[in-house]
Amino acid sequence: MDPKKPYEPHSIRPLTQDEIASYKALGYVIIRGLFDAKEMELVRAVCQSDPSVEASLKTIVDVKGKTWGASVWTGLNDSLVSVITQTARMVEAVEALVGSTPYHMYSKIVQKPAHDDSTVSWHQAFPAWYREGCLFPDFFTDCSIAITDNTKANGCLQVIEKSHLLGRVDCVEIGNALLCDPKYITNALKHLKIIDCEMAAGDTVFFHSNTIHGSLENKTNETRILMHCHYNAMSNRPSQENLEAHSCLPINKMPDSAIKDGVYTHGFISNAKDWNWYNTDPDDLLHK
Ligand SMILES: O=C(O)CCC(=O)C(=O)O
Ligand SMILES: [Fe+2]
Repeated sequence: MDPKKPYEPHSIRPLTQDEIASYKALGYVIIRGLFDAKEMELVRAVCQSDPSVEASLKTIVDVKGKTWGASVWTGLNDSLVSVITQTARMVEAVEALVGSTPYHMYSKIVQKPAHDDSTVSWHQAFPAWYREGCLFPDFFTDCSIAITDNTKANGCLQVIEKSHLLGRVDCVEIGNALLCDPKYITNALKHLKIIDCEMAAGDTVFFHSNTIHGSLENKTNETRILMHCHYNAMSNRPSQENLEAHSCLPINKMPDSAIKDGVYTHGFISNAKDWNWYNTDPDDLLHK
C-alpha cells in the first residue's frame, strides 16, 4: 500500500458486467445477499424500537384513498441507516450502474404492517425529480434493500420489466403522490410483464428511475420492511435553488464492515421535517 495515498475502502460485492447489462436491458437487477441477515437484524431492531423512525413518518395516499407511511431522511448523517447508504458496497454498485460519481439524495423506510390493505400505486421516481430540475434519468437509481423477507403474500415490491424504456410516463397527482396515469399502465401491460421482487432479508433490487414500480397489500401476520435509497449523479443535481434538503454531498465511502463494527451514533436520524415533500396532513389529502 502506498502510505501517501489515503485509504479507500472497496466493495466486498462489486457488480458483475452481466448484472450491469441486465439492469440496463430490463430496468432492474436483484443482487442476492448484498447485506447479511445480522446486518438486517440491526436495522429491523431500529425500525421496531427507535422513536425517530415513527416520528419522521410521512403519509402518502394510494389510488384507492388508503394511506401508507414512509420514514424519510436526506443527505448523510451518523446513523446506522445512513451508514448503509455510504458503504463501499452500495456506492460502488451505484457508480457502476449510473456510470458517474453519485451522491445520496434521500432514503426512506417503508413498513407495511401485518394485514395492511394499503397499496403503493404504480409510479416512477424520476418525474418528481424532473420537476425539481434534474434532467437525465439514467443518472438516477433506486436501491431497495429487503430488511425483512419480502414475499408476494406480504406485499413485496413489484416492477414492470423494461418499463424504463417507456421514458417519463404522464402522471396524475393524487394527494401528495405523483402516480403513473393508469391508462398508460393498462397499455404498457399489454406488452410488458410485472415482476414480483421476492427477496430474503439483505437482498437488494437496483432499478432505473423510470422503472414503474409499486406494491400490493400485506396479507400476512408479519410487518414487511423495505429501505429505499435514492442516488443521483453529482453532475445531474437539481437546478432549482434553495433545495436545502437535497444537499449534494460527496460520499466518502465507508468500509463494508462499518455496519457490524457499529460505526454510528444513532439508529435513525431524520431531517424530514425540513423537507416539504409529503408534508401534508393526511386528512387534507383524503378530503382533497
Ligand atoms: O415500499 C414499497 O412497497 C414501495 C415504496 C415506493 O416505491 C416509494 O416509496 O417510492
Ligand atoms: Fe417508489
